[in-house]
Amino acid sequence: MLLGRKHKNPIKIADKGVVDWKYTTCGYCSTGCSIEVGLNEKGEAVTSRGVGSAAVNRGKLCLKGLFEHELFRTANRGRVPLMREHPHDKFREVGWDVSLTRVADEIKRIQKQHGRDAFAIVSTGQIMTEEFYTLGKLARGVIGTNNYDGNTTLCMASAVSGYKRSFGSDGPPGCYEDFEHTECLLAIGSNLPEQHPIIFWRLKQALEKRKFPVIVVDPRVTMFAQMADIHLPITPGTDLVLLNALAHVILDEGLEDRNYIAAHTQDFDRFAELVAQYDPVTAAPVCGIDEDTIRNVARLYARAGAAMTIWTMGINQSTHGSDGVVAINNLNLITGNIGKAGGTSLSITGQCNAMGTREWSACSGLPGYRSLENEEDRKTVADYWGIDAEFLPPKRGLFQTDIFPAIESGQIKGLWLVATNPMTSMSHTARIRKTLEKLEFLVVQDAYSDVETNEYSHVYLPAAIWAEKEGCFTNTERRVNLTRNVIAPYADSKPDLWIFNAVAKHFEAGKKIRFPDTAEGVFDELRDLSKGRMLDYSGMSYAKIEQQRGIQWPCHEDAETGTPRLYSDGVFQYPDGKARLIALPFVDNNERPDDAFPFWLNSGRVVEHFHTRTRTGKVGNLNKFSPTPYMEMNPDAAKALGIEHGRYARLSSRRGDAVVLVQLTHRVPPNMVFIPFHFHECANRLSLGLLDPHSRQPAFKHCAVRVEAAADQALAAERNMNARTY
Ligand SMILES: Nc1nc2c(c(=O)[nH]1)N[C@H]1C(S)=C(S)[C@@H](COP(=O)(O)OP(=O)(O)OC[C@H]3O[C@@H](n4cnc5c(=O)[nH]c(N)nc54)[C@H](O)[C@@H]3O)O[C@H]1N2
Ligand SMILES: Nc1nc2c(c(=O)[nH]1)N[C@H]1C(S)=C(S)[C@@H](COP(=O)(O)OP(=O)(O)OC[C@H]3O[C@@H](n4cnc5c(=O)[nH]c(N)nc54)[C@H](O)[C@@H]3O)O[C@H]1N2
Ligand code: SF4
Ligand SMILES: [Mo]
Repeated sequence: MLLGRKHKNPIKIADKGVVDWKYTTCGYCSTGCSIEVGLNEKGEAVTSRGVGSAAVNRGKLCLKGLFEHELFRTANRGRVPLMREHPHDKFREVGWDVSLTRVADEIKRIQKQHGRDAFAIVSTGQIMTEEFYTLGKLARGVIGTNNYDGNTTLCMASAVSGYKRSFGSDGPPGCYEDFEHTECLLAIGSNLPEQHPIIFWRLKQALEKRKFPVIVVDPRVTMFAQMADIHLPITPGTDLVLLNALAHVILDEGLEDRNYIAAHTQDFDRFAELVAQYDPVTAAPVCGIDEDTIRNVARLYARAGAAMTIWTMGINQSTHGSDGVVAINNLNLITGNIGKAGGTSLSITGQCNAMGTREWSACSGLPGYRSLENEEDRKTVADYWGIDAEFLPPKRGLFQTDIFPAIESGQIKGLWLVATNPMTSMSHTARIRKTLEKLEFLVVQDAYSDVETNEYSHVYLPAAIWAEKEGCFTNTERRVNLTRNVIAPYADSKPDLWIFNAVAKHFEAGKKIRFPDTAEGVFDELRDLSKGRMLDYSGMSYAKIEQQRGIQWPCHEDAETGTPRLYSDGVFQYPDGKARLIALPFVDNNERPDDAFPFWLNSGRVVEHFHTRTRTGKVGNLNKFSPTPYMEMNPDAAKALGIEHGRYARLSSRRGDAVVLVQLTHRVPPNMVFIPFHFHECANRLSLGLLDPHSRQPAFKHCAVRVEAAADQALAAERNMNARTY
């Protein structure tokens, strides 16, 4: 007889001896989950749990969040500042004063000898908003380099650029709650269940209450594609053709929202003329989706009372990434799906605070969505900081992806990397290695001393991580959330805010300008500078943010709470208040598979790892699920080449080669392989990364490779181990 559940031993949750729970926000992806970290009697972080009252995650966490407390004591955390004359030498442990004096002296020397812009700064999407703002003040107001950008150029730049072109400003208009109202969801180049598991869970919840069609566009049969009603396995790099064809069908069949177009958009005629050329018959062989499916999807979308599109890197990381975003906005403008419940263009953001850097870091402009090109904006910020407006450049400098070539060509001599690891995350890493070797001075500011980029540095500054600090992150739906300080920084590592403030004090100008010591003090400046603007923070305070578990901007001075959607009034950020419909011709300029390199190389992520694995590679319960560089390959393609499951294969491109373990799966088509980019010495040794002309974002997901069985499996295993690092 089978025993019923009640006769089995009840599940016992181990008592971790928690005496205190501390509220904070997850520091991995941009979903913005509220977390409580449990501390034991000794003040050690022993467990994490989701916060039930949080609007975003309602008590849930994904795998990464569940083990986040383990981060504080992971291997190879930076303990003390390190310094050496030359990267060939061994590091010496030094104090903060010695290391920061060297950093400031080198910045001054390089700027004096080669000009202000010869020293570049590249930051991240993974520090607090208050830290971004402070770094921006330091970079623009004190050091005065215009070659200052962030790794968000690898990530969200196309979304930013596309929003600006369509709506006159950056700022995702929608929110997660839109799933509860939509009648049709189009998801392009996003693997939501693995990369944003809690947003996916919100979608599943909405679907359980009310069924609506889910259409997933991805060349792979991802987990998301498997649950979709319709999966469009698009030819890589051709989303623009599909989107133009959808618009073609909508206009051809009179399914557009004429009133909305007339009242809220400009340039319809030119747009209509262009999409007239993209009929489904012509588009089908280019994008690989048959004409009937294109028509069916266009009708489903346009006839839905409210329809929304979400997208992530399958769109952004493309040579037409910015155009892809604009094309999504075009689709939503012609169907009247912006700013309404369930009708939106919602880019799913990547890093925990990629939004915060867009809003406040002054990388691409000035704080508070202000622009360097606008004289009044320069004056406002200069007056607020107490500097001369002439000190600010009238035009933005180099994007991150142009900074490395400028090092190569000798224009840039010094570099400060803050919380980013380009030796693993940039395309064509052999070239990045050479550029880093060419620098007269490299300073790496990272939470881990074993970050690959540190091999080339002169100074290493150990940063405190995540909830060892305090400050805000803005999530995908514009929700400003508070990361409360949970425990003290590890060893002698310091919060990034402290480091930026200390560097400022080494400059004459930095001594004069106000640099508040606390994150909350910095937040007051954000509030001042945001008052009355699109991203108004003035109604927020730390206490209110914590109490409401995050507040969506704009939150005006007297408002009780935030605003779920932008543009609900149909007024856009262009001076005439109208959005732009933009004609987007498709240019096919990718490196495509050919006889010599017959496979598409696609790259992306897996659920248990985050980026370059400096963090998740050291958390046992994450790393054990995916410990080794591997590729997904189609069994039919493998058979023809004599490549077997569980064995090693060598991939080569025109840039380099890599050794991976083979996972045979029908998830990828026969002409494609997919590699998670998390592993050092792997995907980005091969990738090309052609740049989008508007956003300068690399097409990480589109290049060509050759695959062969590794002749010597033992040697291949050894090389594969080396690529693991941890
Ligand atoms: N577990 C985990 N979660 C993360 C991260 C992580 O490292 N690990 N990183 C965070 C960050 S910074 C980001 S940016 C996001 C990224 O989140 P996603 O963009 O969802 O993840 P990716 O795996 O990079 O790419 C998504 C899909 O794009 C598809 N794709 C490739 N080429 C094309 C194409 O031409 N057209 C279309 N339509 N699709 C294409 C790929 O097959 C892949 O399935 O995830 C965030 N969340
Ligand atoms: N082939 C391929 N390449 C890709 C992608 C792809 O899909 N395919 N995706 C691209 C995308 S979308 C992104 S976002 C990039 C990510 O690329 P990176 O930003 O280079 O990757 P991370 O590993 O997140 O690097 C962040 C670093 O910051 C450190 N860190 C974490 N917290 C803190 C902190 O609080 N302070 C400081 N100072 N340091 C901290 C971490 O230890 C880590 O070394 O990769 C890009 N590269
Ligand atoms: S979904 Fe993102 S924010 Fe939420 S717990 Fe997972 S990694 Fe953290
Ligand atoms: Mo990203």
